[in-house]
Amino acid sequence: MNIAYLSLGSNIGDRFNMLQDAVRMLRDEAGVEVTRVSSVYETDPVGYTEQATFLNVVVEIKTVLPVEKILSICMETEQVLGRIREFHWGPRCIDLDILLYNDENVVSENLTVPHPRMAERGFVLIPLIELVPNRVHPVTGVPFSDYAKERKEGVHVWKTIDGVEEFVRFES
Ligand code: GSY
Repeated sequence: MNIAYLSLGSNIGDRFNMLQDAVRMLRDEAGVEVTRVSSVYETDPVGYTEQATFLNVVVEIKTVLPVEKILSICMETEQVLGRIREFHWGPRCIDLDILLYNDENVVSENLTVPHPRMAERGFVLIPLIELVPNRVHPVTGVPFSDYAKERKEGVHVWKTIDGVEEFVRFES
């Protein structure tokens, strides 16, 4: 069994609903078990800053599937949920990124894991260390909590969530 961490973000439309739909779609995938979801964080945009704030979560999954298949599930989820992305760093309905897949270092034409920019992004680090406070970056050996110390600005809890069931329950 493999354990992976995914980052989900949305800054267009009903952002919370988008995150819920994405988690639901992941749960419905054969071979994927969503085991934990972080709190929902409202986060200032990183990269192109002239856009709306995001809602971000990190999701822990257990899976028998290879990382390439997880990538295609993420891309399909984005497509089904109608991702509108006018330009590379611009606003999006929903974005799913693979952060970690076990402690593997994957470098291929269309995928790099650990995610190459995760150590710089508070919107990834803060929800990740909520789930795995002692986890170390598999390539650099630096604890994610150390990276997170410098990246707390612009990242605020929007809704506290203690588990998947509760997350889905918020839909009603
Ligand atoms: O890479 C994910 C999309 N994205 C985000 C995001 O999810 N949250 C924040 N706060 N800024 C972002 N910039 C990009 S691009």
